[in-house]
Amino acid sequence: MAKTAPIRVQSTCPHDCPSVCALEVEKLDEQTIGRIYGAKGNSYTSGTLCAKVGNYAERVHHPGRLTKPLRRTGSKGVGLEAFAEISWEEALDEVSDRFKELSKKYGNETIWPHFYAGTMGLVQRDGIERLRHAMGYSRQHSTICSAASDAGWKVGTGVKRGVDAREIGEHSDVVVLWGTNAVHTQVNLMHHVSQACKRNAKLVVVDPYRNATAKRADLHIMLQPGSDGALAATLMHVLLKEGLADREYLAEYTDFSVELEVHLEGKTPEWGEAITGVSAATIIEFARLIGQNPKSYYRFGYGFTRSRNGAFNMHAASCLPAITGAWKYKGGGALYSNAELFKLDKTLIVGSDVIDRNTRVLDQSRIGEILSGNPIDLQGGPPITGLLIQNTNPMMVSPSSLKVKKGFERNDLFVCVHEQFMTDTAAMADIVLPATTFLEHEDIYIAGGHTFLQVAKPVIKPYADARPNHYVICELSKRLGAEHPGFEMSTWELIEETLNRSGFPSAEEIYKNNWLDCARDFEEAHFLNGFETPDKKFHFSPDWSRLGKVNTSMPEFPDHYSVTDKKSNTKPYRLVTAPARQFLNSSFTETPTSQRREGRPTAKIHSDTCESLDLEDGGVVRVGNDQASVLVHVEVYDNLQKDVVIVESIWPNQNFIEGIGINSLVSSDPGHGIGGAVFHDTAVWLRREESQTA
Ligand SMILES: Nc1nc2c(c(=O)[nH]1)N[C@H]1C(S)=C(S)[C@@H](COP(=O)(O)OP(=O)(O)OC[C@H]3O[C@@H](n4cnc5c(=O)[nH]c(N)nc54)[C@H](O)[C@@H]3O)O[C@H]1N2
Ligand SMILES: Nc1nc2c(c(=O)[nH]1)N[C@H]1C(S)=C(S)[C@@H](COP(=O)(O)OP(=O)(O)OC[C@H]3O[C@@H](n4cnc5c(=O)[nH]c(N)nc54)[C@H](O)[C@@H]3O)O[C@H]1N2
Ligand SMILES: [Mo]
Repeated sequence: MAKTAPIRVQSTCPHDCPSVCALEVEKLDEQTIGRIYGAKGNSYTSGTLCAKVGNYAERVHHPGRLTKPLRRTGSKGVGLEAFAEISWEEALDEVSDRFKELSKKYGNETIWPHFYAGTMGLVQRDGIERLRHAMGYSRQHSTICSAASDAGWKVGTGVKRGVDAREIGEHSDVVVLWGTNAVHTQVNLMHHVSQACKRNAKLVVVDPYRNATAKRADLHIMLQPGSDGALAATLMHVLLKEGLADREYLAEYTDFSVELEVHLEGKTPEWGEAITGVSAATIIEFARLIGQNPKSYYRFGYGFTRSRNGAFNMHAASCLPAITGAWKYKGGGALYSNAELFKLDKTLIVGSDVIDRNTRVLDQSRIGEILSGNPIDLQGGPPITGLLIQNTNPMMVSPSSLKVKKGFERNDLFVCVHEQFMTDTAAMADIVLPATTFLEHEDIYIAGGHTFLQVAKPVIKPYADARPNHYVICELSKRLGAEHPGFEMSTWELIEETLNRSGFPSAEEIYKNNWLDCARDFEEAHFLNGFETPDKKFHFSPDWSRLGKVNTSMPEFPDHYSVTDKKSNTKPYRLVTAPARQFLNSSFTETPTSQRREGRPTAKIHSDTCESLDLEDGGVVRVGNDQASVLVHVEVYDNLQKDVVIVESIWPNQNFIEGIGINSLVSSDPGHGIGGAVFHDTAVWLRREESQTA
């Protein structure tokens, strides 16, 4: 008898990624899935899906999934054997009793609900904010990912949206992927890029190393990390000088001024070459390509904003489609993120109606300093003595990870972690709660990379005793006495009411139609009705103070803003910790296929550098700075500048030879502007290590 194919159930990928893929999940029975596919019917996902999510059965059915609430009975950092199983009632009671005790002693700001985007589902990700606000716990400035890039983009355009990426395939003549390794981090974008390349569109990649995306480029701009502002200013210089700027567009849609033009006169290709390390001729070639092809589409990523000058550089790069008037054309313009396209009223989910603006706001990326009691970070408030963590793994992903570890080791710190796995962070907790995956709970999703709103229902039953984030937040609210209508609603009711308040169709209707396309019309999407700044113009000379906290030393016009961690005689190399293909931040580091395909952590180093330091492929190098040193295997890699080192990330700390991970080297200095972690902005030294071999 012919075997029938398993049924496929629609869902949405919840992981922290611009693609937010529409999925088809093979359902084998009530508990089990088979393979996952990208939905063919979705015109952005287009049936493309990354390998790690295709193999999701390995993650959701992983033997390491947490099954029961746990109380730590042994030492911190050991893992499962240091914990004993308890009931949900006991666990939730203990967390709320301890939080009440600590609040009584220090005030409510002593508790820090710490979260990020382990799931991008709005209910399961952001519900922790409602508990925070209803209780007056310490607030969080989310700086680990998009603070710098948001600031740099919005200061020019006024709003976090851009041109629909589906225009690329049919209409763009040039595609510029700037500081995004799309093959690793948002592979479906490459489907649209390939369509364009079939029509002979040219692909330009701006990245310090020839990564998987740059390998596909017609022109790879292999610049020094942190030099994007200089590159953008030089390109503008050439465009103006060669008559390739769109003067009419500049006059109508921007604040372009004589002063800016005079400023750019000095940004010659030779000036640019000295800073970026890219030859003047190559910069001119790039300028001519975008100047002679106004249907140029810029996809700006996050990578180049993870520097002290990252926000500034994002703004500088975002000036290019304005100089050439690319915004005017179908297939022209730019996208950084569409997150503000959707305009959902999230009040019920995040409890924004009960925020006490007097409570302090802690910088997420400075968790090491905060837990160590740095008075500046604590802003005159009490120490953090209670942490509730969902959706993030700060022991692995945060800057200055040795400081973070020291903070978690404090004996007077009470930590509850709600997780799917015994992560490095969960291993430091007092109470661990088992969490469902997206296949086991409901949620609603918007996207950065496309225009679809999606609603998802569970595909399978919750694993063992795992429960969703919404359950934990509501149960704690009861015990802590937090009040808000959102605590009284089911996940589905929250989704329904959020959609209702935002003027969208019902959740059932959106689910029935698989998704809702929220794309704006051509004029709106291309800002031809004006940008969303106060005077509706694009700003070359932006008012950074509109974003709140300002750094007054920020130059007025696009330029090289020289505030990065500079090379010196003692630290002559620049380290970039770019994402690995088979992992997603710290997620998927547990799945066997991802581990096998990644192999082991390596430092990509130029062969001339290897020769001068007597390093060999497969040998071992010590990479260090004033914070730490990390021992890692050498990978000879010629496609980068000689003073640049790449360690693709984020490998678990224990996978490094001495158990010290790459984020030990990353500074927790905030990026200039409104902050932002500086993962790709680190000066280091390299040393051959005699005692270790491959
Ligand atoms: N496979 C995989 N996918 C992911 C992730 C992952 O870890 N792995 N992470 C997810 C998350 S949370 C995010 S935010 C996105 C991020 O995805 P992206 O937008 O792609 O950003 P990054 O991954 O930080 O960096 C991308 C590229 O920026 C380059 N870069 C570093 N410094 C500079 C610089 O100064 N100038 C320029 N021009 N380029 C620079 C790096 O070399 C790297 O190739 O990806 C998501 N998708
Ligand atoms: N060196 C270096 N470090 C980096 C970066 C880099 O490029 N280089 N990138 C940075 C960036 S861009 C980001 S965004 C951060 C991200 O860092 P994290 O926020 O830690 O990101 P993830 O590893 O995606 O997810 C964290 C955890 O959420 C859990 N999780 C997933 N879904 C759920 C759920 O429904 N409920 C609960 N309770 N838990 C869930 C997962 O099991 C996972 O352990 O890392 C940053 N760190
Ligand atoms: Mo991120």
